[in-house]
Amino acid sequence: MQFKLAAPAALAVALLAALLAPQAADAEELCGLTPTPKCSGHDYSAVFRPAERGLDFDNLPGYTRSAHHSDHALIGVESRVFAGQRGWRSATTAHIISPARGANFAMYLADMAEESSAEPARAGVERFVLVLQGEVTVRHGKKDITLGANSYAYFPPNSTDALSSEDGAGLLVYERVYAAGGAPAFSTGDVEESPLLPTGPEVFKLRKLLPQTADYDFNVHIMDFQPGEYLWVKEVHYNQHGLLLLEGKGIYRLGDSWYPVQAGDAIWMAPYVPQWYAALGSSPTRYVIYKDTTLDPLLG
Ligand code: UGY
Ligand code: MN
Repeated sequence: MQFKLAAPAALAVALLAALLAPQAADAEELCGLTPTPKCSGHDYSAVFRPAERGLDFDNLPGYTRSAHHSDHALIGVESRVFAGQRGWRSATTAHIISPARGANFAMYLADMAEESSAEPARAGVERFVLVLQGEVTVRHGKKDITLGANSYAYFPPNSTDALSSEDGAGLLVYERVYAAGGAPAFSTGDVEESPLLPTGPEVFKLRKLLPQTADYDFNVHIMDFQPGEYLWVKEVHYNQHGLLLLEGKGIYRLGDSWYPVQAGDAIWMAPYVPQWYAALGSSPTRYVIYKDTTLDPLLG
């Protein structure tokens, strides 16, 4: 059956159609996969991207591997916070591990800008500095000693040696209240010139940057693993650790947690936390690790 519209009704329909027409045109311009002059298009390629591109964790909102437990902490590279610090001029520090979380030492990164400097550590505090980038000058007595990347310096408690950087530098610093009662001495060196030490059943390469005598209440080890190498001993010991992954990636086991880790990540290990590492990926791992080696466990 056909209807014939009366003239006013036909007019109303025509008006309605005219009103709706622009919306229909807009609807056609809703962005699809194909770009149009008005629309850049969507991109769904991430869904079927090649598996070898792997996961894209680059600044995923709110995501962090960082974790904080009573016997260990992982401070992912994404979680550092730099701020001004007493004694550091034109520099900021990120205190990654400190007595504030139960450690017997402080471990921090210092980001020194041009024309920056650092006063000596507080009285009674010893300091170890590893240069990660740039150059610093140590004022040792009347001598200026320049340290480039991969070199280190140890300042015994009550040292009056200051640090400065003309063009900027990035440092890893360990500090602790000296507790050994001996006579530790100022020293500097280059990581690569420090001799490789025997490691028993372990396959990693080991260097210890401080003398292994009772004058020192901690040591700083450099450990190198080829991809696929791992700790043979599933370590549990009374010593504390402050670790910074300098190169490579792998899996760190801490207690009952297994963490994917990469260069820049830092780890705090409390006494007796079960610890184990496997180097993975296609390039070697190097990490630097604080260990309160010769400290008498009875004295804490
Ligand atoms: O010396 C150490 O305790 C060292 N091997 N620990 C570690 O790498 N987690
Ligand atoms: Mn250990």
